[in-house]
Amino acid sequence: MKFKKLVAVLSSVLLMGTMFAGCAPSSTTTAPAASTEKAAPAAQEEAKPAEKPKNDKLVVGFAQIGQESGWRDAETWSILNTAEELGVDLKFSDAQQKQENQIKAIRTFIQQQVDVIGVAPVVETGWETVFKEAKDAGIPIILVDRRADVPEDLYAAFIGSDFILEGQNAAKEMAALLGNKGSIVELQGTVGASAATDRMKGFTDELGNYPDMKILASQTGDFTRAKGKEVMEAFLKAYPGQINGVYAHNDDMALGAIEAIKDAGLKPSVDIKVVSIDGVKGIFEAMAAGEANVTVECNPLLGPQFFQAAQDLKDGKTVEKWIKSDEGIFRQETAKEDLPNRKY
Ligand code: GZL
Repeated sequence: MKFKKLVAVLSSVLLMGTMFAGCAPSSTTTAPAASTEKAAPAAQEEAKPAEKPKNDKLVVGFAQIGQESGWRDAETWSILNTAEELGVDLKFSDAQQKQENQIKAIRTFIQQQVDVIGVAPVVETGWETVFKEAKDAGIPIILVDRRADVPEDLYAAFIGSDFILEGQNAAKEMAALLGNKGSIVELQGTVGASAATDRMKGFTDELGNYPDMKILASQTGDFTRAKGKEVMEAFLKAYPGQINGVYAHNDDMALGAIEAIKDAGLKPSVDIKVVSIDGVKGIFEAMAAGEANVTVECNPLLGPQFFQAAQDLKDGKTVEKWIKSDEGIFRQETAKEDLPNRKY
């Protein structure tokens, strides 16, 4: 099923913070029903919890952030599509970018006694309590595409990119485009998200190697195209004729910034250089049209790695603590030939 259609199906089925179970063709595994016959109460003894049914089918709960960007839609497609291909019993929740909905979903997965829980933490903090509940229930957690600020024993693995390296690479690309001098504005991702924190850190650290380059202003666009455009409009008003480059933590915000630059009568990628992160199809189209300069790839197609790690955990195997995704850097010069090969 095409990922846009799959995501459309998903969003029409999902209400705010509700669950979407049974992506796999087979019927979904529901939480084991409480036993109906009343066991004779053993004198003064705690009733034993219902035995988890022996089930060789992998049962996974995935607490997704939402649908804020093309990158996120591609990741969701990869999770749903891989689950369907592997016949995994997947219970999927879309949190509409609200941490409380992700926490609710994790608690539901625990009640459903899934084998493994995957979560893309919308922000880094606030997870310790619910992750401990999962650990006490014997259910391993896999962090996907964003980190959580918890002790390492509360999650089995992190599957995702090196965001600091992405930020460093973006700064090097911007320096090359500007001849090592100029003023940049920064569109940050969601405040508190590890992808935003680390992309900002990597970019700022690397910029320290270029004394004639500086960040004029930095503000969150929440990883969305609409907010990226809004913030760039404000930057263009506040710093007329002073902005040589825009660095966006994701391509969706860069595409919004490109709209704002054109509305201001300027040429994106010429008057103002455009460097962003993700590698979604839209930025390749913008580069091919001569409106963006560079995208640093951040691979969202994490479904295969995620379900492999989940199956390994179910089989009692150990998994690497950080399963890194490999990524490239793509520039305007090759965008036309790269575009047909892009999978998301
Ligand atoms: C990165 C991911 C980020 C993307 C954005 O792993 O968490 O979230 O870069 C997305 O496009 O919204």
